[in-house]
Amino acid sequence: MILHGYWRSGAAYRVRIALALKGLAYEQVNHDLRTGGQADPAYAALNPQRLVPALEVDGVILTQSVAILEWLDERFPEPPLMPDDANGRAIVRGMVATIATDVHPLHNLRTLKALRQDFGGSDAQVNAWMAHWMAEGFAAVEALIARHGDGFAYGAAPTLADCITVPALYSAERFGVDVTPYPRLVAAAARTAALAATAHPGRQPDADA
Ligand SMILES: N[C@@H](CCC(=O)N[C@@H](CS)C(=O)NCC(=O)O)C(=O)O
Repeated sequence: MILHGYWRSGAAYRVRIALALKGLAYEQVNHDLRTGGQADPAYAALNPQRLVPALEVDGVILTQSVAILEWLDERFPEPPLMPDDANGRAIVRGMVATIATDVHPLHNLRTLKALRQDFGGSDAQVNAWMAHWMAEGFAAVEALIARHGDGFAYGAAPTLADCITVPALYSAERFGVDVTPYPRLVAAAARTAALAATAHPGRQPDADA
């Protein structure tokens, strides 16, 4: 498997966490988002959306981190990253969507670039924008963890929800967003991050020194 990513990409970090939790070996090809590597024609030919990550498997290109996470869990079922009942799976998918669908696109690189360049947003405005949407999503996930968590976001073992929340908190820390109102989220993510320590952005081959 070849993971196309970038060390600081939250979406690529999600996939690295699942790969680490499942103990799977893979190669990395990294695309520096700071210099527009995601729009390089060779990569754009693989992923027409020009976003990382993408996973190359036996000549097939998988895109969209959540689709890749689901594929990994189907293809490599141990340890499972989804509950074994339909209700549990729907709850986990709900947590995943809260962050991956409703928060992350609002602070993706291209969104922030548009806010700054097309709408004249200042750094302070852009930071307030990010903090606002992160806080909305984190508060909702905190409430869901209070309902369903038992050490991890859902139950007593990591699920796809934890693969999503760890990078979300990494982004929050990077952008100086206060996460103290979400102690359950922070604790569950810390447990998962410790289990998947090799996935951390700072440990990737393309990470800044
Ligand atoms: N929904 C996509 C989001 C992917 C995404 O937004 N990737 C970011 C890095 S975290 C990216 O490539 N940004 C480049 C850009 O905005 O131009 C997924 O989950 O894979």
